[in-house]
Amino acid sequence: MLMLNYLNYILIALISRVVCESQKLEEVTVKTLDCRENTCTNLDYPNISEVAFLSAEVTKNLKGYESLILHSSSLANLPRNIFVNLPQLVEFDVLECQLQSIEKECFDGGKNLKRLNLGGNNLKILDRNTFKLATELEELNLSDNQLEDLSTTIFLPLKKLLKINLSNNQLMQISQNTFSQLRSLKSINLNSNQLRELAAELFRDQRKHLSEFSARNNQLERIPSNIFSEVELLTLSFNPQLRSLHLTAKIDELQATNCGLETVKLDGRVLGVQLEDNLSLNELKISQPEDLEQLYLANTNLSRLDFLSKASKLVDLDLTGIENLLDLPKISSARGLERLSFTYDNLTSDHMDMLPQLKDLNYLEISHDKGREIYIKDLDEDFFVEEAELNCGQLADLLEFVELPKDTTILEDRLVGDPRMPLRCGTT
Ligand SMILES: *[C@@H]1O[C@H](CO)[C@@H](O)[C@H](O)[C@H]1NC(C)=O
Ligand SMILES: *[C@@H]1O[C@H](CO)[C@@H](O)[C@H](O)[C@H]1NC(C)=O
Ligand SMILES: *[C@@H]1O[C@H](CO)[C@@H](O)[C@H](O)[C@H]1NC(C)=O
Ligand SMILES: *[C@@H]1O[C@H](CO)[C@@H](O)[C@H](O)[C@H]1NC(C)=O
Ligand SMILES: *[C@@H]1O[C@H](CO)[C@@H](O)[C@H](O)[C@H]1NC(C)=O
Ligand SMILES: CC(=O)N[C@H]1CO[C@H](CO)[C@@H](O)[C@@H]1O
Repeated sequence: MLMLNYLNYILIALISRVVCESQKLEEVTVKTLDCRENTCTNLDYPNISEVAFLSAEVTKNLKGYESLILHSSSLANLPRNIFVNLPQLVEFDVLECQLQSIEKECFDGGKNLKRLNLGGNNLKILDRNTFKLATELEELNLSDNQLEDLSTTIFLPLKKLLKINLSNNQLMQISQNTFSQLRSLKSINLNSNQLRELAAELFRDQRKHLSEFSARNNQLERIPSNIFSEVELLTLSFNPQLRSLHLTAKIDELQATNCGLETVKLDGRVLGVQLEDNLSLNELKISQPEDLEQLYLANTNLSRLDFLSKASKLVDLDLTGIENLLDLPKISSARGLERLSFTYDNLTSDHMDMLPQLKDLNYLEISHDKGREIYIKDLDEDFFVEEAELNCGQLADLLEFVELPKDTTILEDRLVGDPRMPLRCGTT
């Protein structure tokens, strides 16, 4: 008797589970669409049990557009029938619509859909078949949602995918097969998630042509040394648990600022390296310094930079705020050096003599306990005529990417002896 009851119970539980999974959404036909050109707003379907259905009649004015934008709406489910009515759509943006769920049928008919932007919604769980019918996608933006986990095979149908943006979600892990077989994928953004590690095989199928990978602001503790073989831009900044970094890849630009880095070893050819604001960084090995073009090491704990004597292609070097550095490293082989920044307080002047030999040096920034001095030369003749009153705005244009600190005194070599006061500029 007891046994029978138990069996009955199991049976009932199974039935109700099946019913629950195949539960149909209540279809609600949209009567009017509030659109300005191809941007439609005020769709109000917040009930998770209901899905909006767009009739051919209601979308007829959108037939001439290759992109459709829905925003400022409340859509618990992605509306049905969009691509059946509008098969010409190349881009579809659903922005800040509180979207929670997507049925795979929504992409039925999306034969031209290349760019899908679902940024800034409430997506938490995506069914593994979600993108099964969106096979032409090249760019997928899922940033600013609440995704906690991704099914291993969810992106598998997206064989043409070039770019994926998963930034600002709650991802704790990424399975090593997540990007499997996506051989066109070039750009992956995982910024601002909760990732602790990356599997060594994660980019197995992208090794040859991954151009951008970014996992800024996560909890990464280590990066497998051979995870990349070639990458243009690699961003790992703001991973405070990352103590050591050893990479064998060829990297055009590495950004790993504001981590807890203590040791960094780069065995492949690297062109630009940004490691500033790692206060504990005391060991840096770059095996091919002859290829280095940019090196930013401000606010680190390094004491020796001997490899810089071989860095003959160096263009930018920032050594500001390295208290352990007793002298400027020998950089006289860097004949093309254009920008140099360092802190003077702790340096002996033995190697200062090389500065005049650096003929291309046009930006020199020297910090000391009283402030900073910036020396600029080789300015554009057209711009810097004798009588010109240089103002801070023009200077900012000139320095492009350099952000002027507060109360910076600027001296220009042509103006030495000029009765005018040195210029004071800076961000406020
Ligand atoms: C949500 O939609 C379902 C199906 O149409 C309906 O039964 C239910 O009452 C709705 N809930 C609310 C809160 O409106
Ligand atoms: C992705 O979505 C986010 C959030 O809406 C937005 O800020 C970002 O610009 C989008 N990126 C692209 C390439 O559309
Ligand atoms: C990804 O989304 C973030 C956050 O919205 C945005 O800042 C970034 O530009 C996007 N990146 C790409 C490559 O789309
Ligand atoms: C910096 O290095 C010195 C040794 O050179 C060490 O004593 C000190 O603790 C280091 N500082 C940090 C913040 O790691
Ligand atoms: C280096 O600079 C720091 C901070 O400015 C100072 O406390 C320290 O005494 C200096 N060390 C030497 C050897 O001058
Ligand atoms: C572990 C460690 O020293 N982390 C530091 C890296 O640099 C940033 C910015 O300077 C500091 O905030 C961290 O404490």
